[in-house]
Amino acid sequence: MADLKGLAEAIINGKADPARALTKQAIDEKVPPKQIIDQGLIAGMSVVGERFKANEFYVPEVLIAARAMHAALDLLKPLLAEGDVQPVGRVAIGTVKGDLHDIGKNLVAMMMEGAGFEVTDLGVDVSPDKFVEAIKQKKIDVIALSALLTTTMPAMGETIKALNANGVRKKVKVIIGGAPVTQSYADEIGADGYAPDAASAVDIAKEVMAA
Ligand code: B1M
Repeated sequence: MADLKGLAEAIINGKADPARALTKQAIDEKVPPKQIIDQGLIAGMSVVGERFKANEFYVPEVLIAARAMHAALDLLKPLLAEGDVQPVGRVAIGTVKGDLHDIGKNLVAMMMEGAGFEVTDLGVDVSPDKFVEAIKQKKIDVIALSALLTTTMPAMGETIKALNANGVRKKVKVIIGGAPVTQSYADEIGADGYAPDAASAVDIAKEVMAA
């Protein structure tokens, strides 16, 4: 019988092979992909997020859990494309122009995927124009901006200005984060939300979408 609790546990413990095997078993037993994602992948990654917030898990544990989650997700992706499973939301994420730090941004992207978001990762050193282009080309609900340098934080404000100038600001919510970033900076540049860490980014993305 499909063991979705076991799948969640395998993800929490970063065990990619069992995660893949349990996902395959659930697929073979015709468990709906959405149920596998909700009760296996998202359930597991939620616990990972909570433990990360509580400083019980550190970056390596999160990366290993995300690898196990991806092993399962790879088997499910073709089925999601065939069916009508809708993501929780669509996020385009990037580290802003001039900034090459991507470890935190990648963690945020992984937590978002683990929570059921469809993530478009635009990479590092992403110009405001690239964010504008992403919104024009794809359905995007949330733009997530990362900056690790005090010197690149202003690029977050410039990105929001570019969204306004190109008439796409109202189509999306903008959330920001990164070590030097604060809630007051988010308020100052007109972002919709600020997240201090990867797990909170998931909560904030859901909050701003619901607002
Ligand atoms: Co750089 N670097 N670095 N660096 N680097 C820092 C950030 C620095 C604090 C080091 C220091 O001086 N103590 C300093 C910044 C000082 C400042 O601006 N005040 C600094 C500097 C100066 C530089 C260079 C300028 C150095 C030089 O060349 N002279 C240069 C800049 C290059 C550039 O970007 N143009 C540079 C280069 C590099 C490396 C390439 C060597 C490397 C990056 C490798 C990579 O990312 N692939 C690097 C690294 C590794 C660091 C430190 C050591 C670690 C950063 C990191 O990955 N942390 C960092 C010092 C430190 O923090 N101890 C430092 C772990 C990561 C999980 O945390 O990214 O904060 P973080 O992400 C968190 C949260 O912030 C949040 O969630 C994540 C997980 O909880 N979060 C978001 C992040 N993005 C989010 C987006 C969201 C929400 C939450 O969206 C909504």
